[in-house]
Amino acid sequence: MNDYTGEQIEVLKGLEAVRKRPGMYIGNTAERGLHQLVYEAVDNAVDEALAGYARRIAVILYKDGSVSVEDDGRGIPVDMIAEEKLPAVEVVMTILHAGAKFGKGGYKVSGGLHGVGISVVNALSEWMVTRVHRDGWEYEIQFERGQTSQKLKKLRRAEGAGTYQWFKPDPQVFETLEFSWKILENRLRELAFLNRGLAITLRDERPEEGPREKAYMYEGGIVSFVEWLNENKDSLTPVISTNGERDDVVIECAFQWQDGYNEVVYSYANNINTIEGGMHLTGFRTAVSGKVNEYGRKRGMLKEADANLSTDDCMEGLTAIVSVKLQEPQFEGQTKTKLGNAKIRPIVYALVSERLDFFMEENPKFARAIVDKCMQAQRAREAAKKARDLTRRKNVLEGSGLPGKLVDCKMQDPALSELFLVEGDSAGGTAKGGRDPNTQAILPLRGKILNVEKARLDKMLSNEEIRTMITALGTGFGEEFNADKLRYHKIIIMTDADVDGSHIRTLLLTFFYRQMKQLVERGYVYIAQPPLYGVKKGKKQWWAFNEAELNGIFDGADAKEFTIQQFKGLGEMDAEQLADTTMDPQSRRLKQVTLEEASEEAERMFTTLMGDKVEPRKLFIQEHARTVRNLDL
Ligand code: 0RA
Repeated sequence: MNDYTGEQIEVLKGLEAVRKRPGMYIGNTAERGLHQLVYEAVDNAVDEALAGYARRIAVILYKDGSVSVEDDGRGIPVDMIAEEKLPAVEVVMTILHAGAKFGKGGYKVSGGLHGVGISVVNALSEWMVTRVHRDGWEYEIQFERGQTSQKLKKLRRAEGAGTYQWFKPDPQVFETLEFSWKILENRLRELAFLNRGLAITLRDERPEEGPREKAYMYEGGIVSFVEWLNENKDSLTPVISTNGERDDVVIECAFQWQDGYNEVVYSYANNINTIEGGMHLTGFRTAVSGKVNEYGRKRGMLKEADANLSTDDCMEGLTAIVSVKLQEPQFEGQTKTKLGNAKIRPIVYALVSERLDFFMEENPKFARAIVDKCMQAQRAREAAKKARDLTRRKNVLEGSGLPGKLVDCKMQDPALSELFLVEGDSAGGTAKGGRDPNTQAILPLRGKILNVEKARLDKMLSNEEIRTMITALGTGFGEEFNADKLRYHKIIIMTDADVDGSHIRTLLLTFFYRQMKQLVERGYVYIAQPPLYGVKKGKKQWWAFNEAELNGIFDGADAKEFTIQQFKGLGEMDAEQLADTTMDPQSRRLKQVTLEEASEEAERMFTTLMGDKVEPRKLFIQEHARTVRNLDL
């Protein structure tokens, strides 16, 4: 212990804190936390790009589970810091919060939701190697679980400048160690859109068939982002964009109306997706609705007796990106993704108002189309309200208020209650026989529900199946939707394992994604996994959920000795079998529906699969037909 200096003890204490409670620093130690490590390293590189030094970022996934993030910025400084008696790079890598202290003044704005600093990544890595190119040299320093294992040394003479961070997440810390291409791609693509001209590459060296690499660089920035989101939609206007800087706040907005009914608005503060919105989003929405109403009045499209168009009416079919970069963002709300800085609102408001005003004056044809669309949205909303009131009155007349088709459970506590959405009355009957009546409710759905991707609120509410479902869920709908009123915290979609079943499942997912997205975000939506095969030999019974499991059951024995039953429909199982394989919490498998890591991807996927345009759907099917399994032909 005598060899330890005060600084080294501080380092050890800091690392210990991170390794003891990783969740405090990176959220969790599951898939999400694992990817947070990469984000942290990438955010550092993006900061260097925002400061005007780095132009390229390369992320590489290696076969051994390690990952590297390289940038061509100035390189982390390597000179001695007198106070710590350590090279700057070692301080940044080993001392908690040193990055922030160090970077302050250096960077105008800084990204990173947790902004925990690269030392946290180091502490949670089995090993980490940092290489810096600076002053004509390549330097290297190495760490093990956050502690310096090889002091900074000059490797060789080298041109240029930049930083290379290479680390292997620690198996002692993380429950999962497998990086997801999809998750990383989604975030890196988003960063490339949000930082115009920044070139980001993602390379995966893990696949047996050879490395896979993709590059993301958008000269159009967030205008390209909107174009990408609307790629498979018919647009009503061109992309309208504006940017400005005031009081050291950089603001960029791009938006475009399309002929669909969904609002697709993403807001960001310092490259962080502000899922809960905040001041920038409020400024944007108020400006859009203000200008659309003003134009409608001025041109006499809205008559004196007409009510103002609501903000939601003006947002129907709008795809928008609102991105602000500021020095001291205040993140509020449940998930710390709501921008609280009040001064941002009037700045965004003024910028967007001015731009939209100019656009509408210059383009009367587009302006009229916008107002027209918003007025249609208003009419649909009023019709929906009438339909809702009517349903409510009818429910009151009928007594319980719950639909007759619903076989409810006894339990009143939503946290312990499950609702099975089942395809068809016959499967509904089987499910009723196999359920636990205390906690499991059954709602049989007759045939195909309406494709809500192509329908407005009023039309949805005139659809019997949808009305029944809304009533059973208890959440209300549209403007009245309240996720806290949900009567079941597990909504389980249980359809046949055939093409019709897949279609119904997709229609239901479209409904939840488009109309009750919060339920998906909160993790309340699940997909039941019925087995594909039942296998018997004598008195023994097995279930197989895929081909591999089926072969596993044979275990080398002759398959002819077994009786194999292939299940296409839920109706082919009896109540006991269905309970055993698909419903009983002890033995079933459920897939939880999630989207937080890939929300833009999900947005585009629903448009492709369920939207008006046929061509993108055809392309998608052609591209993926090869990989389809278990198609019943
Ligand atoms: C502070 C000062 C300087 C560079 C950096 C931080 C820096 C940090 C990271 C992290 C990843 N990549 C990075 N690139 C740069 C440089 C100060 C100077 O050269 O004057």
